[in-house]
Amino acid sequence: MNLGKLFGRDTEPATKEMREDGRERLPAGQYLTKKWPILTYEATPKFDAERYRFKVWGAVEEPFELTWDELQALPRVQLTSDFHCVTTWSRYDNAWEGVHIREILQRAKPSPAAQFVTAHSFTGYTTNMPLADLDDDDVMIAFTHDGQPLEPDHGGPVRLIVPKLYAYKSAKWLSGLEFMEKDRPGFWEVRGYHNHADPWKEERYW
Ligand SMILES: Nc1nc2c(c(=O)[nH]1)N[C@H]1C(S)=C(S)[C@@H](COP(=O)(O)O)O[C@H]1N2
Ligand SMILES: [Mo]
Repeated sequence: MNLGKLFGRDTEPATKEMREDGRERLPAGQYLTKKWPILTYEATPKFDAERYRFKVWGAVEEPFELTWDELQALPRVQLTSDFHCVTTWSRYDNAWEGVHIREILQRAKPSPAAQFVTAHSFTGYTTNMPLADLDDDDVMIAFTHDGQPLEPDHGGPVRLIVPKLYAYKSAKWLSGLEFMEKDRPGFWEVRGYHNHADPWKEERYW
């Protein structure tokens, strides 16, 4: 049925694609781009595989540290997800390959009191989120994008991917996860970006 004609409008609303969970695929206030913009506050860092460590600490029963080779050796998954930047662009169907977040959570065993997580970049960038948002089927640590090694400007060689929150939660150049009992706002979160960042609630600024 053509609702535009039915109600005498000259323009029809674009057909809305829906997700399995009943939400619209494109969150309100977002536009689609096929390009992949680069959004970074700091300078793109040099990566040193010898010195790199992936650290997990805080409110966990088994804190641990992995070398680059050890992180690379963890089991891998491939997941495809949409990417939503708070500055209003979205990019669909990003194919990521890397380590599923549950590989990390199983090893770390967050303590019962752990409620929040800070993702750390080796540049010093941080971003916080509820553990419940990190511990999800679509969250991963990515090394490749659309079949190519992740470019340095896009967080290569390693970044976090949390598709259901605005992309400032997807820390580039990921170097660790800190589990916390209390929340602690990260880099953008103390500069006015929303602490939670759900695109379907337009949680952009606070
Ligand atoms: N370390 C770090 N991670 C970051 C950022 C940043 O400035 N530094 N920007 C965030 C923001 S606001 C977005 S939209 C995405 C952008 O990722 P892209 O540059 O690969 O598109 O990375 C997020 N992760
Ligand atoms: Mo962003």
